[in-house]
Amino acid sequence: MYRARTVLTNLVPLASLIPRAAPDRFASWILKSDHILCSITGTDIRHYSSSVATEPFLNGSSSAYVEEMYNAWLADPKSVHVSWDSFFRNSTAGAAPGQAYQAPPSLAEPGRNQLPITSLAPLLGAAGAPALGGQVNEKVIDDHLAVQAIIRSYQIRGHHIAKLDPLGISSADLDDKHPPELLYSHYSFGKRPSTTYSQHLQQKVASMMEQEGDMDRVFKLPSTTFIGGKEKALSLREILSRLENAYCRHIGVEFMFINSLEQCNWIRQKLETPGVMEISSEEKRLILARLTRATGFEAFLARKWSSEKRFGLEGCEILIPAMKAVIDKSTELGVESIVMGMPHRGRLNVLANVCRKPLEQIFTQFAALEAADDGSGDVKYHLGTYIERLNRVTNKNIRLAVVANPSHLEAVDPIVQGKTRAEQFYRGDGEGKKVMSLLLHGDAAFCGQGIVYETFHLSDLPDYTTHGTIHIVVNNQIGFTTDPRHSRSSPYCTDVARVVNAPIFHVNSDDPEAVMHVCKIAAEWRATFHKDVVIDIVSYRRNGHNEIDEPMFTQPLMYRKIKTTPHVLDKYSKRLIEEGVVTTEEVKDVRDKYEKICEESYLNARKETHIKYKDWLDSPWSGFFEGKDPLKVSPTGVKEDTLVHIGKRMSSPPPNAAEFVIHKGIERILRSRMEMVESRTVDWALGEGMAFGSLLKEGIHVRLSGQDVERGTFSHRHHVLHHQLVDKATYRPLCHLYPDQGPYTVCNSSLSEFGVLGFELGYSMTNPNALVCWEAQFGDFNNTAQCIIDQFISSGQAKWVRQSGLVMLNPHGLEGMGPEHSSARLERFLQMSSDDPDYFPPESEEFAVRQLHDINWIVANCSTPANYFHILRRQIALPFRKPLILMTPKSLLRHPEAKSSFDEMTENTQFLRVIPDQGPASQNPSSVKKLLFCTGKVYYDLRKAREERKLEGDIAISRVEQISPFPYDLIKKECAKYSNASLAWAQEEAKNQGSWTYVQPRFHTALSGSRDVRPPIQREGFFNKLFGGKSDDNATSQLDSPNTKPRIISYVGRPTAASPATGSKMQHLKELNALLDDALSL
Ligand SMILES: Cc1ncc(C[n+]2csc(CCOP(=O)(O)OP(=O)(O)O)c2C)c(N)n1
Ligand SMILES: [Mg+2]
Repeated sequence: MYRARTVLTNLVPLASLIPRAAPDRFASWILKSDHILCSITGTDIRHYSSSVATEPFLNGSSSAYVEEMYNAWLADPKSVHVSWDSFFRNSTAGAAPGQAYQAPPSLAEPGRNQLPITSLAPLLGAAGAPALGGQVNEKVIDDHLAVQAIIRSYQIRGHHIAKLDPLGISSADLDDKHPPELLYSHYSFGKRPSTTYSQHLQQKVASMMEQEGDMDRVFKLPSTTFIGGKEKALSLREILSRLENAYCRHIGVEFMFINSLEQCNWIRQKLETPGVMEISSEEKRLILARLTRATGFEAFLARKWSSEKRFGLEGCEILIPAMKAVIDKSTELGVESIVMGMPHRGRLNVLANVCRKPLEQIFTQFAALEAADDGSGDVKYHLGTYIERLNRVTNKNIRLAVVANPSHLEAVDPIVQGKTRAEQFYRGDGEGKKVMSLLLHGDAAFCGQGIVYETFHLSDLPDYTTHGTIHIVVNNQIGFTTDPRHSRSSPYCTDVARVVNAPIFHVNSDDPEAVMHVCKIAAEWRATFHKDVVIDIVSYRRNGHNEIDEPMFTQPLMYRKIKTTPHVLDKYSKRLIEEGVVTTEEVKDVRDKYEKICEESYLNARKETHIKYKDWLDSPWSGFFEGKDPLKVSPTGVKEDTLVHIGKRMSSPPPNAAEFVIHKGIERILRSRMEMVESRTVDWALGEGMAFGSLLKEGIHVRLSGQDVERGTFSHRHHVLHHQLVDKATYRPLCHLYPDQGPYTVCNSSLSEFGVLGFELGYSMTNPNALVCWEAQFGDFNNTAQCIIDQFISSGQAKWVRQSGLVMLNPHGLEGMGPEHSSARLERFLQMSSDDPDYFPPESEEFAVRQLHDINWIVANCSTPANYFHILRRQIALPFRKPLILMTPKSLLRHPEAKSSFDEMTENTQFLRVIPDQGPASQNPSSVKKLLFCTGKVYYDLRKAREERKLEGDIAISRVEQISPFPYDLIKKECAKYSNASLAWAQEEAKNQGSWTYVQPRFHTALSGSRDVRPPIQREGFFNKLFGGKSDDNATSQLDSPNTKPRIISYVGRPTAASPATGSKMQHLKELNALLDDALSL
């Protein structure tokens, strides 16, 4: 009932204009289809106080317009023309009938297709006859307006009654029932008293149509339709038939909500122009050939591996020709590279028949073969690929990448966008003419997953747009076992796309030519307007969710219908045979040929002994690894001149300072920066800026993205200076360091973590020579992007042999701000680190870089600007790429002691994994009683408290700056140095949080005197580990004398807690004091 009401309300403006003549007569002319009849209704919704029926200019057909004007006037009287303002003022003030109206100024010259109606007088037949004297009568105008309204209503609502479901059992818009009040025959038209304006209009239109011969009357076409082609006027019969063809057959298009007349007209033209859907026999044969391959591929897999999950495409095989049509057209229009993201459904088919990945490689995925290279791999329907090949239709080279993805539906969307954006950026493709993204979706996931919305909202942002994405929904009208009516509240599964004004083409999958038509339009739309567009292929799923599932348990009726539904390939073959486009033999021949190709590849695949994960890489970095020593790190220290130059630029107002008015507060900040530069010191922001600037100097692209990153959440960064008097006039000092520097992008993002972090990860995948950073507003918020962290960042390389040097900046630290804004959940990142707590790698010169090479990501918590500077630079200096998870400070941004000297950043300096104590304790280590280890900001609290208690000689404090991979070698050294000291780990986070659970076993390994020397599982392979192979049976070796009693490390800090921090400032201080007391007790 609810849905009926929704439709009813939606249809009111249309319904009010539809004639209410005698039902039988109406039915005879309006349409042959009863769909339309079902959609016609009338409900009166608005009332004007004036008896408008008597107003000379008002007639039945203008009601929608009048209502629109009235609403606009109610909201803001100035928003309508003065004549309307005056009319509504007069009528609401109770002007007598006929007195409210005042003539508007004369109309402008008629435009395209806008002949004066009088010029059509000879064509208008009987109804126009009275007008021949020179004046067209009111009825003729009324009738024309009514026809205009009908045309418009087809354009707006035609999709509701288009025949979109190939099964014919439900409607794509969920409106599968047409309640009686929507049936025209339910009403006795024209007989009600004219109590309201809408009813009055209906009666007027109905009476117009009561005249004999209405269907053959010729009506002038308005400028908002293209159904006439070159003709300016058509008979009503022809108008309706052409509208039916355009909007109510197998294509249903939603576009009239787009707020651009140009774009609406563009779409109307693509759908309404007579003969627009006609295609050549050649094109039909191409569709058939592609459909044959798509169908043949699934059938082949089903035959060879009948009990394997593959999430086949059966029921929507048309997806393959559809994607190819999009690619053909886009290539023709200049696109050279397409980045694709897609879920499980039909993925293997896409790889085989869209990307043309060698079938052997696909088939070997079905065999249980061992991997020939590193990594733990992934299931076959998640793997990515990258192919460069000739498009045979356009004869142009094209690069196709399908981005690897986890099971998490839609999570890959922002990654595809980031990767696309980056590719556009590096190619200098500022308008997206050469690189585009193509995203595939399932119907349930598209409307259910919030990341879809987040991704759409990136689509038009200056630093995130990919200049239009083509979305294709494989709408099989089911999600696993759930029916659409239980999986969404919106009419269509595609409604989310309306937020960005994307046109949406719903199309029946069983009409291949209609599908190809919308694909071509979508590609042209993207090339013309560079905006998103959606193709919703309404189809079905011939099998269960996967090939092993029984769908009859839950969708018995649907599946009974599916069983009797012929395959689209059979239907289309039959149709083309009937049309004489192909012969039966040709159809068979194409099928047999493809079958033969599959068989041959199958035999070749059986000869393979290993699978290679590298065959499935989606982002090859050609040239990056070649000729590089995999264990050599370039220096991260820089010349002092460089620091001075960047520092000065960052401390100076814009070069045109006289005209560019900056804020007084910024002037102060710049002055204090300059003072720091002059005294050869940096604070956090300056250290960061110097890291960025020095990389830019080397030609590295640096990109910093996240919420409010331009200024910095804590108002410390100020990478964009704003003219105080001129809107949008800005200056970015880091963009003006050197004439030949790398490009610097700093961009405030939308308020999204999942979407934006995913985007930046995708961005980082394109080019290893870029420092891509994402900053959380506060570290807490990274958990809304948890899927990106878990499924991509921590595990991406292991699953998909793909590297990323993405940097995550997570403000972290307990500063009395309450449970939120305190913790970036350091413990979770550490828990996902893949280094073995029981394995102390062999000590060597290359200890640190080997560890970095072997780990999945780096987790660090720097306490000095210099170390922050180095670790950022190290991301690029490494000969490989690893994600860097940084806990970043808040209060340290302004802490007078959290400063570094240039001496810590110049040549021959480097990132310090551990910063040892450098005070009195370090001078006389044997007399030190306690060695405290800590990480991050708490160091400054501990140091101050130690100083206050005059314990500098008794207690040494050592900072662990890189927590993971764990600096076993340096920890061992530190502990050995203070051989008589007790050991403690001090942290401000609760005991079950922060670093403790990660560091404790690793301290044990570093201190225990013996170690497990077996290499980590991931490097040896699980089977080797289990069954022997390369692993070393001598599992332990001695680090120290076995007789030495191992030292242990104790914990100092808050007890375990559920919440990251207390909400009470007082309690916070109490806890901090307790922590300091414990830590400094001897
Ligand atoms: C985020 C997420 N939640 C749940 C699942 C489990 N799941 C896998 S497929 C599927 C149904 C998807 O339906 P739809 O998007 O319509 O795609 P279809 O399988 O019908 O092609 C579900 C719920 C998942 N993969 N990802
Ligand atoms: Mg589905």
